Amino acid sequence: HWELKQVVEVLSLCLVMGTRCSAAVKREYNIQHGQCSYTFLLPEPENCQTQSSNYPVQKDGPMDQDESAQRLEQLEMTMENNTQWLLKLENYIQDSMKQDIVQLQQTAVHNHTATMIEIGTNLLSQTAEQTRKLTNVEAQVIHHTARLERRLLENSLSTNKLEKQLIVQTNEINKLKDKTSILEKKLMDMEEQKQVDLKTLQDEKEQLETLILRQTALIGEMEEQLLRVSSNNTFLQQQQQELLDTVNGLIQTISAGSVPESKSVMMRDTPSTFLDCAAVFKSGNTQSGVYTLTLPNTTTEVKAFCDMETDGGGWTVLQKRFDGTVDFNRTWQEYKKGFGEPSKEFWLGNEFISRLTNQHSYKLRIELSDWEGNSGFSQYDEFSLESEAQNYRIHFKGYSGTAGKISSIGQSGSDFSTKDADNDKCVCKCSQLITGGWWFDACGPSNLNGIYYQQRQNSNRFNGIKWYYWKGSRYSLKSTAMMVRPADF
Ligand SMILES: [Ca+2]
Repeated sequence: HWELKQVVEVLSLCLVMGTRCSAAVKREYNIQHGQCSYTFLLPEPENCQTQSSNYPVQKDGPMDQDESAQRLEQLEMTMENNTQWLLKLENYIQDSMKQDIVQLQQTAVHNHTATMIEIGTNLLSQTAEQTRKLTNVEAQVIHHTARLERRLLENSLSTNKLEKQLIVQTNEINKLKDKTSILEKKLMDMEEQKQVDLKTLQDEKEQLETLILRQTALIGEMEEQLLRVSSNNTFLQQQQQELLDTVNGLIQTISAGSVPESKSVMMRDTPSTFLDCAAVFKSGNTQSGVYTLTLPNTTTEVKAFCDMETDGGGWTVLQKRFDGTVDFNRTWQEYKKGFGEPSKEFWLGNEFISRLTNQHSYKLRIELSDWEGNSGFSQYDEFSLESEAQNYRIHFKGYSGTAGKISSIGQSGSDFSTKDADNDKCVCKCSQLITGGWWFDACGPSNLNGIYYQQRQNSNRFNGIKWYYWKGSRYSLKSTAMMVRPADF
């Protein structure tokens, strides 16, 4: 645009001077503008000056008036033509320029728009990219949140579970604490009991030692007597001869005039073949006391106490306790053979009871009394013991009686146990725990062979003489008697 202006200025200058320039020397001017190119052919100003210096108009003042007027006229015309030509050129240039400017503006607008569109597109793609990234981030955030929520849920679930478990554990711990306190109490009771027992045993030991001393003194006396007796042996032999003579005389007297009644009395007094007290009773001996029985299928004699008064009599007594003078915490062999004295406290013997109750059908009767003056009994219609090989297993049925509405003897089919023979159903050893030999179950509701406790010491005892369904588990009885009689007596 600037070049064009310059061209127009040059052109105007040339037009002013043109009239005086010869057209012989001209210069070509090329101007490129957009798609258009313009070519101007203009006279060279230097040539013009050179020519004009030679031109005679400036130097010649007083020239021909006509010639001057003519030349002026020519110049004016040329000037006018040039002016018109210049106007045309100007218009033309202005038209071209307008088109160019419009085109330029359009191009600029177009370019601008394109740029704007490009920028817009870029922005859009960037926005899209950002949006995509944002979406990704959002998705990740959602994913993470979901995962966290899930974990939170899982955690809360496991926390609940743990809480429940904790509650259960706490309950169990409490239960265990309760049990522990109960056990501690029991242990303390047992320890106390043990100390009492120990004291009793020590007392007994002292008594026994005194007895031994007395017995030793007695033995000494007896030895002396024996010596004296042997010194009098000859005298005794004489006496024996005299006695023999007397007996012979008596025999002769008897054979001369026999007395049948006295003979039958003599037979009654020698009950060496009785199996049980029922047989003794039937033979006419109706007084309670000690009689000699024969162990079934043997010739072994056994001293036994017969109860001829209770419920019609004829009872062979298996066990008797009433004053605590006999220790019942004995071994298997002692319970097998029996111990104690038949006139006092005793156990008749498992072997005898087993053999006897396998001969016939026997009833069992248990007589009991407490420390408050009450008595009761438990009776079984059938009772027997198996052999030693079966641990003297007990069998019974048909319970009746007043010492409890339920039988206290335990389970039919229980084995006999002693402190040295554990045949019970307890993981413990009942006989060692509560003392005595018995048909313990685990350890069962009864033990008539437990420790004998005197009056006022008999309560709160776990190892006393127990008959649970009559007096409870911690009451020790005053007296007991176990006895059998044939079922068909
Ligand atoms: Ca056991």
